[in-house]
Amino acid sequence: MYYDPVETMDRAALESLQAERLRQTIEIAKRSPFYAERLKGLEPGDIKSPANITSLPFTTKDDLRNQYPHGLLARPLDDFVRLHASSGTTGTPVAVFYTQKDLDTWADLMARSMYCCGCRKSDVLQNTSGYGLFTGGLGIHYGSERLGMLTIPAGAGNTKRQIKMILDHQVTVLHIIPSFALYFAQQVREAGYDPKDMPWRIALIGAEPHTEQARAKIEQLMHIKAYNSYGLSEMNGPGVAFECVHQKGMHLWEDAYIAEVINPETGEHVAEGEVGELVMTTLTREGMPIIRYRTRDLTRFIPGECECGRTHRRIDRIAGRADDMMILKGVNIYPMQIEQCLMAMPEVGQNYLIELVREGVSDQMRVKVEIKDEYFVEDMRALQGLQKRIAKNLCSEILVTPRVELCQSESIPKAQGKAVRVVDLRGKE
Ligand code: ADP
Ligand code: K
Ligand code: ZN
Repeated sequence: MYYDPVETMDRAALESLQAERLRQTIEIAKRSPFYAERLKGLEPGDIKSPANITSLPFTTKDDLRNQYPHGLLARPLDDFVRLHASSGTTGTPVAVFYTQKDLDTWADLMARSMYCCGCRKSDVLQNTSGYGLFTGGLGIHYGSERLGMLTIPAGAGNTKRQIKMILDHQVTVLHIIPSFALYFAQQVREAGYDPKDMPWRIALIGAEPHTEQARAKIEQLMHIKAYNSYGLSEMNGPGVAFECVHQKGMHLWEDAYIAEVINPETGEHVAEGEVGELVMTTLTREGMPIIRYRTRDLTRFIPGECECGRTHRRIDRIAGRADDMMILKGVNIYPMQIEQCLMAMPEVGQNYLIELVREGVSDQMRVKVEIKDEYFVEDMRALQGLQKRIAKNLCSEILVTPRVELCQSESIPKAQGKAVRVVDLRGKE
């Protein structure tokens, strides 16, 4: 049933394990130049329970940038064997260093995560992530091998070759980012295959925000079960939180991390079950521990217990990044609100793009939407009707009326890697 007995550890025992590991983490962290300074005067013994973590200072992405490259290393450089860097979706990259032991713990967490949603050693996994600095390549790869799956490091792109390998080697598990999954589903059909006849059964999707509607679309188009996977380079990479077969939020591995949800303005914990910024602390990292890291990812703890019996709390799908928020005519808007609306409409195809433009003195939002071929008809009236309906649905969600542009399928350029959902053209047109 479970990969590791720790997954069902009772809460009291889990919390005392967390306290113990937090004390160790503080002790180790203080050997790094950054935390030697930041944690001055703080003794590990001051920590009696994981709740005491609020007495520690936050660490921000800017701290990591300012300390680049070695300021957070708690050991001599000699002891490290791997480096990854965040893909830099927003700003300058940050480097993360791993000792061999850190890589082992990460592989175990990853294997546990994949087991949790039904992967077994008899499965064959194809990893369609890029294998560069991005942790979705090697991170998933080593975890998959650790679980004992036959692992195909296909890498990104080249959909024809991906399809051939899936068929030749009877791939049952795909690691694929959601925006690519939507595109890939289309490619498979265009290559003349019915997704129903493909050998796959599980898709591990994550690395970028996506809605429940997008998941439903992936599952239906690919004829697959898609499980949400969350992680970030600063916390190793993927394998931080993962959905179990019940698909009701992601179990966050609390023996390896302490997670908090805070109000980003005040830094205080939000009420149980409320949305806020996720703050993460590593508990098992010996090379580069990070304490109270402000992820800028917005989520909430899902109250209650999961049917699967795991005791580690679940987080909800990431609603977006704090930096993703757009302000238009005084209204706060997140790209995922737009995706949710679009993906719920049967006429809408696989891709969309939000453009912010300046018209005269006011800012406008332009939403380009790919329409499925069967709805992309020559009847102007039908198209205009559809355009109006999309604009109206969006307006009732985001409270401003965007200009909607209908596009033919596959006409919006697809990003290499993580999807770019918003382009700010203000002052650039
Ligand atoms: P970058 O910040 O450059 O994208 P990473 O590759 O480390 O660097 O990506 C981590 C980030 O990706 C997370 O902080 C989060 O914003 C996003 N992310 C990862 N997994 C998910 C997921 N399952 N759902 C939504 N967003 C995710
Ligand atoms: K195997
Ligand atoms: Zn569960």
